[in-house]
Amino acid sequence: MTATITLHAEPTQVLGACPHDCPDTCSLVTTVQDGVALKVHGNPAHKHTDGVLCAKVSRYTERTYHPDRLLTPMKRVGPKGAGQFESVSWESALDDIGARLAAIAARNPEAIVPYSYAGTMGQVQGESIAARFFHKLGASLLDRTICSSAGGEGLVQTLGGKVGMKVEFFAEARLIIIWGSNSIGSNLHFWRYAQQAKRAGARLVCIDPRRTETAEKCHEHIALRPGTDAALALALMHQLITFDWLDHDYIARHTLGWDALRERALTWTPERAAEVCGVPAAQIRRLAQDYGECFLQKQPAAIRLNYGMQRTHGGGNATRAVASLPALIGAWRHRAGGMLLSSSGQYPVDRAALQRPDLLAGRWPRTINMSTIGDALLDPVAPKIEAVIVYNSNPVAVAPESGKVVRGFAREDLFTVVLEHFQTDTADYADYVLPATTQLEHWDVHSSYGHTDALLNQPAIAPLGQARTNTQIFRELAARLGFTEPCFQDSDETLCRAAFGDKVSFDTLLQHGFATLPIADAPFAEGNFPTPSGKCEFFSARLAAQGQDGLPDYLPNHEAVGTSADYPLAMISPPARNFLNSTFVNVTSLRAIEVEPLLEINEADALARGIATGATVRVFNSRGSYRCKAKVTARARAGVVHGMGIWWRKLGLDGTNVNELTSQRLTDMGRAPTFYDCLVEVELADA
Ligand SMILES: Nc1nc2c(c(=O)[nH]1)N[C@H]1C(S)=C(S)[C@@H](COP(=O)(O)OP(=O)(O)OC[C@H]3O[C@@H](n4cnc5c(=O)[nH]c(N)nc54)[C@H](O)[C@@H]3O)O[C@H]1N2
Ligand SMILES: Nc1nc2c(c(=O)[nH]1)N[C@H]1C(S)=C(S)[C@@H](COP(=O)(O)OP(=O)(O)OC[C@H]3O[C@@H](n4cnc5c(=O)[nH]c(N)nc54)[C@H](O)[C@@H]3O)O[C@H]1N2
Ligand SMILES: [Mo]
Repeated sequence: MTATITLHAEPTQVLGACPHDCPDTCSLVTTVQDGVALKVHGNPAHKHTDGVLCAKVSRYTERTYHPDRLLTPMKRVGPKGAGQFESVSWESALDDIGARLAAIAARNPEAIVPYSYAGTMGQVQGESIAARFFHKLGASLLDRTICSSAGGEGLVQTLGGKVGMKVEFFAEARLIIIWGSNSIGSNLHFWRYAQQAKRAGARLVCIDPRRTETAEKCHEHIALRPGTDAALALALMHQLITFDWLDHDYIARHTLGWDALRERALTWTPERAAEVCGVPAAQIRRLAQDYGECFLQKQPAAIRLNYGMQRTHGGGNATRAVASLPALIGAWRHRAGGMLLSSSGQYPVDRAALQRPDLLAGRWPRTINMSTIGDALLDPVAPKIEAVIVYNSNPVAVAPESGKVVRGFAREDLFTVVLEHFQTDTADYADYVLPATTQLEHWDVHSSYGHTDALLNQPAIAPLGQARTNTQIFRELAARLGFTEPCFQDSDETLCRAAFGDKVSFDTLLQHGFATLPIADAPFAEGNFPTPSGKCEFFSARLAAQGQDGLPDYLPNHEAVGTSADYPLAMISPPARNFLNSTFVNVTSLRAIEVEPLLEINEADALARGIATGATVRVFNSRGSYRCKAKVTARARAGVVHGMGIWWRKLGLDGTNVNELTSQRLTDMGRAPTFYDCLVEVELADA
């Protein structure tokens, strides 16, 4: 007998970066053998990742080698939305798409709209060759507002940009306020620093309508009504003023508009805010006291704000109110004091080099707001949208008021191309679906919004099937449209090098996978905010010039509780922990943990409606109706239900998801969606 011996190459390890829309931006190590990625794990050499990945990304190979991966270009053969496709060659797909786009562009290029968001956060597979392509074409511009622009604008108008504390110093804080964020679910690596602080004696307070896993593990949970954060922040100021827990020196030297803010805050007694927020006044007093105590004891107080609290009408104002707090007690003097919403403004990304706005050649095309894509697609206003190119996004699942989004994408006269890994809800409406590479198969470079390291992603394996990178697909479309500028030939590696120019050492990135930005430990200890005045602007002259209130204020929700007899419950739709927006919903082992689309409801609200855990319920309002399973739980406060996100419509109970109910109304600033500003009613449904 002869034995067969299989020779395997030695496994190698490739450094990468997690591409997902998450503040943690982990450094990855992929183990590869014989061209196959065996395992993805967290890089132990990267301080923030610390060798640990979340449940989702630790299963990255399951997603990459998923049997449903799209591996060839597909052309629609059935009706729109039916998901009937046949595979075609790249040549024929690109020729046809190129010809269709050229014909539309010859009439009016603004009838063509790109639609992309953060399926990958990579600078290269995001907006590089794609942006160049649409700029050269003269297509409509896309206002990328769907996630963070209300809070982002609030920050810009107060602190001057997406700047703040360094995340690692939360470990040294004495008081941590986690405000509108479920850190354990969506910012795990921050939570590890918060845990260190807790072990060293820090007090943790969570401000969130939902009793999240994070809220449970904090010392205090303030379960306010959605959209009432500004009232709470103003009442905290009221108490700081009343007890003179104020850093007068810091306020005098480094802030703008104190007298006016002081006057406004003094109208917000804890009782008034308690009424608005639906929480005990004593809880507000206690939090103010904790914050004031840090001032008196010269101890650092840190606020981890995240994007959950800005998805309501007054989200921008609420962010401004919260971002004003650290200056009142001079918290910025400490490296472990101040606040962090997003760190992304600190990166020296050379967007002009990547995206080449000069290719617009003096044209200024109209801008389409991605948050109101439903209305935009149905809008009769000229020029009517004739083509949409979707990449890195799943709008049919994630955009608000999906009834309209679906009707828009179902238009027979709309030409839709979707670049994807999977046959998503959006891909079902495409005329062409083009198979894209995943992070294990391409180059990219990353900034983060939760820490301050730059990361490089090197390909670990060859593209699966016929998958191509987003960049390559747009290079080829550029060629079809006759764009001859040399910038359309830049390789992905060249683009990676261009992203930070000489501001970040590419050799360091190649060698270690990450490079730490040189940022001061306590950047605002001496003021120096990147605002026009260099101060923390309580009063924003720029907002006032736009006709807005120059001071932060509480703006009630568009759909405030008590304003509708038909829809008495406020619904928020935060992420399910094992999904990332609509990504991973089709990964079997992760969906098995989430089981079914869920509505969390408080016992009193459930009893009043005869609803028990496990019942199928219908959640509805004037925009639509959505069926899911009820879970009666103390995670929900009375009057607020949680439609956990964001399921693929076709994997739900009735082919819809929670965005069937959300509205296209926008926030006070930043033109952002108001996902968590949504009134509904719930009733038992037939199973
Ligand atoms: N596992 C997982 N992680 C994720 C995501 C995901 O889908 N899944 N999404 C990623 C993305 S795209 C983003 S933008 C970030 C977002 O990061 P975060 O903003 O930290 O997101 P969430 O964890 O959803 O936290 C939002 C929290 O806000 C609460 N909330 C809702 N309305 C209000 C309100 O009016 N006031 C206050 N104070 N709280 C409110 C919700 O109950 C929820 O617990 O997370 C990223 N990380
Ligand atoms: N009701 C409700 N709705 C929400 C939210 C909520 O909290 N509640 N959250 C909102 C927020 S914060 C956000 S950020 C948006 C997120 O909205 P999106 O950015 O659209 O996020 P995903 O749903 O994760 O879809 C990303 C898609 O990109 C694809 N993709 C990933 N990498 C690549 C790539 O390299 N190439 C190509 N071509 N495709 C790729 C993935 O397969 C996935 O289908 O959703 C918003 N919608
Ligand atoms: Mo987001």
